[in-house]
Amino acid sequence: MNEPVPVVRNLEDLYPKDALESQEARLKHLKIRFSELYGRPPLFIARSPGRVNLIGEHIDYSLYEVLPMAIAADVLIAVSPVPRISQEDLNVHIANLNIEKFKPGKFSVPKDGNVEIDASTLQWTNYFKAGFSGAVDLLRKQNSRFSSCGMDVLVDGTVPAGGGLSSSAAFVCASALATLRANGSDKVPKKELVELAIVSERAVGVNSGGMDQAASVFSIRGDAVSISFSPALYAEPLPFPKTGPPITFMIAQSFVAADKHVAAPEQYNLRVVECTLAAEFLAAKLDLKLKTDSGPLGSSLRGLQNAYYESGRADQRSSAEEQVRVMLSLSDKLLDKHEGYTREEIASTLSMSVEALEQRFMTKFPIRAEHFHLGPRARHVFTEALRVQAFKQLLLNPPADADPVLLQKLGDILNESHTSSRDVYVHSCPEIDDMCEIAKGAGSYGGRVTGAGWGGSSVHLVPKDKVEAIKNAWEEKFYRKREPDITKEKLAEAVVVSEPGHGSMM
Ligand code: NG1
Ligand code: MG
Repeated sequence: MNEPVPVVRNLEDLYPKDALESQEARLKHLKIRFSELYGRPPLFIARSPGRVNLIGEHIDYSLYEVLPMAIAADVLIAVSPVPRISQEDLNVHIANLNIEKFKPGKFSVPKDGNVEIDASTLQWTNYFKAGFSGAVDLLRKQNSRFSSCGMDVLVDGTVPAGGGLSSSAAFVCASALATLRANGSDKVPKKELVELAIVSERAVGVNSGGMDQAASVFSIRGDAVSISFSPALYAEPLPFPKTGPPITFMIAQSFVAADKHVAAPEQYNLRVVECTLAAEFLAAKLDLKLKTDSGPLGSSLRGLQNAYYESGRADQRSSAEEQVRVMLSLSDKLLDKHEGYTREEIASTLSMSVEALEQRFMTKFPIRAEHFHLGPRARHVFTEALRVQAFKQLLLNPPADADPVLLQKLGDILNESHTSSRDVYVHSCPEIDDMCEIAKGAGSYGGRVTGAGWGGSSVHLVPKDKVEAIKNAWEEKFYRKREPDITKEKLAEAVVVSEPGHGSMM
C-alpha cells in the first residue's frame, strides 16, 4: 500500500498482455494525434482507471469502509514537458481527443503556488488544473522554490462523464501523475497521490469523500479493493472466492446525467453536510467532544463512534459491527424528528448562532435546504457500513459447498443497499430503480445504484449464463422505451460486464 505508482517505460506496459490488443489502436491513434497537434511525439502517457463501487455508498465521507473495484475504462494523458530555459512565461496546453465535447484550453504556469480554478463554471480543464495544483503542492513540500515546467497534453478518456463511474477522479489522478512525471518525479507513493487527489478534487466544487481516488490508484487486477479511512487511509485487495461459480458484475448506465455541479447544493454537498451535522448533533446530545478528523468538513459519523467508545461509555473491545449497531440505535433514538431539523434547531443544539452554523458548515460548499434529514441519513450510513462488513465477510469466508447460496446472499445485500439508497438516503432516481427491477426479473441476484446517484449507473451481480437475458431485458424494457432509435454502439456502451481492472500508472 505504500509502494510507488508503477512507472511505464514502454507504452506496451500500460496494459496487461491479454488486454493490450484491444488497446493498441487507441494508443497508436493517441500518439499520432499528439504529434499532429504539437509537432513531436509524447514523452510518456499517464493512466488512471474509473471505478465501480460494489457496496458502501455515500459512506466514504463519513469515514466508513467501502468496497469498489477499478474498471477497464480509463483516462490516458499523453504528455510532452516544455522545460524552462529563460524567464519567459510557460504554458500548459490541454486538448482532448473528443474535441467536439471538450474544447482545448491553456493556462500559464504560475512561478509560485497554484493555478486559479474557477469552480463556479463547469469546465473540463478544471479537473486537469486540480490534479496539476495537487502535484505542484506535493513538489513544493519537497522543495519550497519548485515551479513546474510547461506541458503539452492530450487526453483520451473512455469513462463516461456523469455516469457514476468516476471519470472525474480518474482524470484528476492521471493529471497529477502527468504533472509529477513531467517534472521528473517518478517515485510517487500511492498513498500520497491519493491524498493529494482527494484534496485537489474538492477545488472543483464537490466536497468529495476519498473512495474514487483510492480505487483508481490502489486497484489490482482481478480483485476488488477494500478502502478504510479511519484511523487513516488504508487500502487492501479483496480477492473474490477462487472456487465456486464465477462472480460476475454487470454495470449499466441509465443515461440520466447526474450534473453534480449544478445540483450539488441540493444533492451531493447537502448529503455531506447532513451527515456531518448528524455527527455534531449526536455528539452534543451525548455530551461528547468530536476530534477534528479527515471528514470533508472536519468531523464525521465515524469520528462520533470513535469518541463514544473512547469516552468509556461502552466496551471498546466489542466488535466493529457491534459498535456500529450501537451507534445506529442511538441515532434512531436521538434523531427522531421525521420532518427533519431546521437550521435554528440544529444551531441551538450545537449552542451556536445560525450564522456561525452556516459559516462553519455551509460556506465553503454552499448548499440549499430548509430541513436537514439527519435521522434517515445517519441510519443509511450505519446500516450501509454493516452491509459492507457482511458483504466482505461473505467474500472472505464463503459458506462451504453452498455456492448458489453465496451469490444469492451477496445479491440480497445489494438489494437492501439499493432500498436504503432509494428510500432512506434518497439518492437514486426512478430510472435506476426500474433498471434494478428489470434485471431481477431477468435473473439477476441483486443490484443497486452505484456512485453518487441521482442518475449515473447501476451495478448488478448476475449468474454468468444470464448476462444476455438481462441485456435483452434492459434493451427492450428500458433503453428502447426511452430512446426508440438508440444505436447499436450506444447500447453496447450502455452495458458492460466488467472484470476488476488495474490501477494508475505513470
Ligand atoms: P461519483 O460521483 O460516482 O464520482 C461520489 C464521490 C465519492 C462517493 C460517492 C458516493 C466524488 C469525487 N466522489 O462519486 O467519494 O462519496 O459519490 O458513494 O465526489
Ligand atoms: Mg466523480
